[in-house]
Amino acid sequence: MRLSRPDVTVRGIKLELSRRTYIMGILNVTPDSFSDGGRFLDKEKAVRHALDMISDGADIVDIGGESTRPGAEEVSVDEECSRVIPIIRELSKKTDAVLSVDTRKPVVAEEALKAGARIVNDVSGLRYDERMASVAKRYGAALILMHMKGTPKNMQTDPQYGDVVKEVARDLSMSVKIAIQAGVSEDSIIVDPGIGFGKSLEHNLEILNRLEELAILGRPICVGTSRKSFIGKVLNVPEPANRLIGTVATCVIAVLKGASILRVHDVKEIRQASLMADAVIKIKAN
Ligand code: HH2
Repeated sequence: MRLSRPDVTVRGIKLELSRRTYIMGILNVTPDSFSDGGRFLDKEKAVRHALDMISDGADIVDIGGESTRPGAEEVSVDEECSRVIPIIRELSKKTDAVLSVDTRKPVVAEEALKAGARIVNDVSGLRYDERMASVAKRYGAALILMHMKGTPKNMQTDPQYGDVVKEVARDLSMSVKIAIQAGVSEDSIIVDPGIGFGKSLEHNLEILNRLEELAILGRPICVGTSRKSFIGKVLNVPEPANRLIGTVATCVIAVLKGASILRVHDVKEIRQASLMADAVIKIKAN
């Protein structure tokens, strides 16, 4: 049985998450992302990589211009816009795939939506700037609300929880409430537990182990485990690019426990893994 996975409406398009797991390919246009920093600062290279991910099976491309790795410095609005907007504009001419902007800043989100993005992926879950919700509402965009404890600068300094899953669910339900109060339609909201954002190794493993408890929020769940350091710690693999097998394992676990969207670097491999997981939970994959 497939756990309930609500569909999502994004600027007039329906993401049929009830039918199969969607793959969100990661495009970091940053000098300092933990895995692919510096690789796609060149516009041509970035656009080509996005198109390659789409032909490998990405349903969504998530474009980010600010690294949120632990300890990362903030980037100005102008700098972030200059990294991501030309790429979103170019991609929206070249593909029908859904484009998402990974940002905490309403100005960057608005420019991205004007350039053709359909999803705003806010890793702060509206805690950085609540005005993000009204931007998403104005453009009818989908909104990914991710859980983060603290800020990228301090989040990995000894994070503490009572019951990590209950606290993540409580905080995300608050973010959802704020979005709805700002007028965002409930069926445009996606939640994400924020693997690696203010969480220890044990917290990340416990969230994956109990992911199905987030179904209480009634919204589709996006999960981003791709190449993250908790995989490196369990497998003793220091180099992020060598964490594919651990990433596949965690993505399959996430699908079996209710995830609807997987945010990943290795699209082709994770697409195959998620199609297998989808087949096992008896949905018609396409
Ligand atoms: N993880 C990262 C960034 N954005 N968004 C969502 N919704 N969920 C995640 O788990 C998530 C995210 C961090 O990974 P990455 O973009 O690869 O690295 P960096 O922050 O260093 O650019």
